Amino acid sequence: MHNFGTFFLWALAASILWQGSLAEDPRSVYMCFNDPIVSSCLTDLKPMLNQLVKAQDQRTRDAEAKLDRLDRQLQTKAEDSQAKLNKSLLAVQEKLEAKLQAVLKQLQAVSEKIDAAKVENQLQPISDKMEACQQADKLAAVPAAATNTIPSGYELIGSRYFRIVNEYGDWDTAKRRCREMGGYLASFQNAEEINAITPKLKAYHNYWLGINDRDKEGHFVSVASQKPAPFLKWARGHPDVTNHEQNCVSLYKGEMSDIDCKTDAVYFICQADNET
Ligand SMILES: [Ca+2]
Repeated sequence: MHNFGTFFLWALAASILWQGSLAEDPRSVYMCFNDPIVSSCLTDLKPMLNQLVKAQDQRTRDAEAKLDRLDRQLQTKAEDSQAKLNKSLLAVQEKLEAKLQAVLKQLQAVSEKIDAAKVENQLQPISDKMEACQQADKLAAVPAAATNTIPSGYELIGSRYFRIVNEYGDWDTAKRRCREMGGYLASFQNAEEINAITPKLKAYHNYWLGINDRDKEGHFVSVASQKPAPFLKWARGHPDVTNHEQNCVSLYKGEMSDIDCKTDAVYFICQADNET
């Protein structure tokens, strides 16, 4: 409605101006507006024209406000879409990184396996040779007569053959059992032999040795050689030569004690030879 009115009024004004020979002579415009009829018409139309201009301004403002709202909505939607896209991209990136790490881990494991296998293969011949040399050295240190008569069940510990027997018995039982096993209740030549055998013994257990002072107090003899025991390493408080019931020697945590020979919760150690 407003549009139609605006059009009509402007058309009327244009027609009047045109009829006033505006096209033929610019001075006619001034003359036209000085025309009493036209001037009166324009005076009458002025409030209506102002009203129309105001209405048009309001529509413009409304349209601008609407455009602003649409712009904000679009911006909000664009931001939401961007956030969703970023989230999706991040999830994809994390998945890819996890897969990449897994693949790298597998590659690393394979690489280590290959390297370890290669090194092991290269070192194996050297290791075999070294072991053969060590075994030869040990055998060379053992008297030939002894190596020829090693009963079964004995192992080379240090430079001699011993058998560790984890069964309980008193000292005389242990002595008899060693003879049944082809050897003798053991004694040691030096500290190195004790150090070599100690890691093979059960912790917190006593082991009978083939040493006693039954015949003469304080005179400790090897039952294998019937000679004085060549090496004694006493624990604190031993030997107790005042107690005549403590005549048999045991080994506990690498040290020797003289205890009652009838003590029967004691393991024992045999040796293959009777030279010590
Ligand atoms: Ca004694």
